[in-house]
Amino acid sequence: MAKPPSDDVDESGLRVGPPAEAAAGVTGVRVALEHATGQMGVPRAAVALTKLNQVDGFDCQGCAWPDPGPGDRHHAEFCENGAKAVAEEATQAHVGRDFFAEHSVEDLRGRSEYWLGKQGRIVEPVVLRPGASHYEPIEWGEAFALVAEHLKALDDPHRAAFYTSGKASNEAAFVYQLFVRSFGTNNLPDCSNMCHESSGDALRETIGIGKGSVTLEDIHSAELIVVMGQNPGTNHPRMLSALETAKRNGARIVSVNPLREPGTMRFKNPQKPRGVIGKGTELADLHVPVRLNGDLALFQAVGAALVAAHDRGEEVLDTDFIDGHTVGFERWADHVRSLDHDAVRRATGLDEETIAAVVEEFKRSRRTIICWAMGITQHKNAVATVKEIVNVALAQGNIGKRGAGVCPVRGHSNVQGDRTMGIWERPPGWFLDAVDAEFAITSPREHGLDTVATIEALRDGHLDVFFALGGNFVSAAPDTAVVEEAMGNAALTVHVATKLNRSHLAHGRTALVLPPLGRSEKDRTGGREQRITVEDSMSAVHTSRGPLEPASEMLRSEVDIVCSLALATLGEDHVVPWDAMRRDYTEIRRRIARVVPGCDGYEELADRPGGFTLPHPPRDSRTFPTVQGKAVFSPSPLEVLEVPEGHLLLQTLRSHDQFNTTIYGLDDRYRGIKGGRRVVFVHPADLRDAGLVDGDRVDLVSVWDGVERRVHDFRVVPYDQPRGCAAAYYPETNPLVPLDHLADGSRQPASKSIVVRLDTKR
Ligand SMILES: Nc1nc2c(c(=O)[nH]1)N[C@H]1C(S)=C(S)[C@@H](COP(=O)(O)OP(=O)(O)OC[C@H]3O[C@@H](n4cnc5c(=O)[nH]c(N)nc54)[C@H](O)[C@@H]3O)O[C@H]1N2
Ligand SMILES: Nc1nc2c(c(=O)[nH]1)N[C@H]1C(S)=C(S)[C@@H](COP(=O)(O)OP(=O)(O)OC[C@H]3O[C@@H](n4cnc5c(=O)[nH]c(N)nc54)[C@H](O)[C@@H]3O)O[C@H]1N2
Ligand code: SF4
Ligand SMILES: [Mo]
Repeated sequence: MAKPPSDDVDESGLRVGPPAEAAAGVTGVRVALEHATGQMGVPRAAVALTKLNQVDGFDCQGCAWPDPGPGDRHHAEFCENGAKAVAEEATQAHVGRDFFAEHSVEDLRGRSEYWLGKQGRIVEPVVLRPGASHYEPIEWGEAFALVAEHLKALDDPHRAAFYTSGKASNEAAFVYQLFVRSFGTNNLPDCSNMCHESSGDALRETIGIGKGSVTLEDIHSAELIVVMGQNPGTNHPRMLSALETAKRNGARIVSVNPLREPGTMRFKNPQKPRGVIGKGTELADLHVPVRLNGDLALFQAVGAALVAAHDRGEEVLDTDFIDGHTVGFERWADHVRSLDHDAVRRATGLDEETIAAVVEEFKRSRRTIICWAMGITQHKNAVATVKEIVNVALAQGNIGKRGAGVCPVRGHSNVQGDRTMGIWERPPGWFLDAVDAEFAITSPREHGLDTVATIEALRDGHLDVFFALGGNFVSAAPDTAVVEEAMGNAALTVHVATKLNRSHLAHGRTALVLPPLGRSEKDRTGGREQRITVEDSMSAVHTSRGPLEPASEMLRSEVDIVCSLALATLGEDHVVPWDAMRRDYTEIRRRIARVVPGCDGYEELADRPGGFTLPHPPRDSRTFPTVQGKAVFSPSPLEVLEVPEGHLLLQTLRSHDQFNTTIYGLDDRYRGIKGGRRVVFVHPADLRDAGLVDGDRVDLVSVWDGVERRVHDFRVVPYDQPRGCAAAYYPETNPLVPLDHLADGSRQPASKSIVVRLDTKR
């Protein structure tokens, strides 16, 4: 259906140099300012950046890393990527009716994601009528009526699905799930299905709550911080400042990653003199180059060594904690006592000395934090791996005390808040009971479709309407070709989106694109200045208020869009006070306070400088709201992912110049890449074995259930990593990820371990 999405990107200037030695520093500041002033213009950039992440300002649209306490903030409390995220949203480039008149959908389909994003903000609602070649303007009222007409025509509400990306505010998310449930379905797939679903599932089962157990102060006071499957220098840059503080307070840092990511090795803090002129702070004390997917085995080996030491009488476990707060220790201990160490070596690719060094770090520390992200969650064994992380944390009593805990580092700025507000296809019964009691509706109880199930349902003709609150479903999801074709089966696709992306071009018979206000913009819905609330990765909730004039007068807030759609669909006399909530978001927050646990007095709590932190029973009081009433040790089988001769294990990851499917630029500074994205990083010896040399062009081919999937024309780059592993950028490589290559249990796409071969271009 679609052409390869990079035809208009000139990568002829692609240059490959050595990876950087350190992250951030003054280059980071320069790049940030270039992006900001270049796209926003100097006056807007000045207003935006001085309000970014400040107590009276707006929350960064980038990642979910928390802000320091109100007294500890710098004047510039953001990173290079935060500035890029703001610039991308507050750009002065606009996509209006002239643009759509000039470019047919067919034409736009041949453009790259990079080009589409660079065209600027969408400034008015547009529709693609059945059979039409171009999007054309449509009035908001008519757009809502069109969606409502489609929804009301369905004989079954489950024939519609409502996707969410993790930028939606708590207020927007709350009214959105309320609308979807009032309409009659739990079909609420979200980006979390592709992100930390595995973490949430494993944590809920083992500690009783699907969120991390640490605060920023815990990071600052830890003795040992293990950063695994995560590239904070690029994806959570201000985490480096927190690691630097921890380091200064005496912490040791272990990085577990197939790649030596410069960000975890050394940090030049641009806010400190030594970060500007000196060599910066050495961060990782130990780098553990684990083979892709080897973390479960590594943590079982750590567990085995700790149990063995404990059996010898060494004081390396917290037996009081184990006895008082957990169940299942003996079963787990027996399981790791009989660990197959040969399987560990094959799975991890690590020698005994390296594993022993990791064990030594755990033995020495009395306050350990384990942080992780997509390198852990996007694997077939992801849920088991997170459970193994929890096992080791529990064995040493590292949950619910200062300076210790488990820390899944979230992606999108409000992805955690969206879940707290009920965006979930598998909502707990108590949440629905609370919603129903508050609004006198009857929410459906049957579980809805997650992201992959939504694609399958579209493919198989079981869905007629696909609605997305933000995001870029088509590019972010696995198996791009399958998703693009599946979308064509829908009668209606609707995207609430600030920027044009490929999801708008793989459309249903009718398609709408509805442009919302961005977070950096003033929201005057209902004739007053509204503010919103968000929750970060450490459960801290605070308010956000955009300082900039909106890109267009025609934009509407996401709350407005959802409430207006609810009124059009459910009728003006529906029991839920849609209009009141739309006119004053305080009304939404009053309801959140009554429905969502821990939000009692929400408005006042959010009003405190810096906001408030939601309750987390394991963190706050070592209470574990699991089925068993205690924290649970859970043994998992160790399966070694074997790769057939002549193949590599490919991970799909982010460059330094993108935010998910939004491509900011073509450089990956820390990894030495300039001017291109179609690269594949391979170990030099693997290249040699394949008869390839630096600079050769290859197709990447994955084979799954007998079907070949292929992406074309990637430049090979020799890059240090464990033998047999490779890496290439997402979303260019998403066509390689089979739709049913999923994490067991969480059904998260396993996009960090794809078996591929390199086909030489001849
Ligand atoms: N600038 C910027 N910031 C972002 C984003 C962005 O695109 N750009 N995206 C946001 C979102 S939504 C998310 S979810 C986060 C993602 O944050 P990350 O998880 O840091 O993102 P990835 O680029 O996918 O990096 C995965 C890291 O895990 C390592 N890894 C891969 N497989 C394995 C493995 O099997 N074991 C181990 N130990 N390591 C492995 C990779 O080498 C890489 O360092 O970032 C958020 N922040
Ligand atoms: N192969 C592979 N696939 C992956 C991943 C991977 O590591 N490898 N990572 C996965 C992860 S962790 C995630 S989170 C998903 C991301 O999946 P998504 O969240 O769906 O994708 P994004 O690229 O973040 O969405 C970008 C789009 O959001 C819209 N947007 C931006 N700001 C706003 C706003 O304020 N409001 C609204 N309404 N729209 C806005 C813009 O139109 C923009 O084009 O991708 C997943 N896919
Ligand atoms: S660390 Fe994340 S939230 Fe903070 S400024 Fe950077 S991108 Fe924004
Ligand atoms: Mo994510």
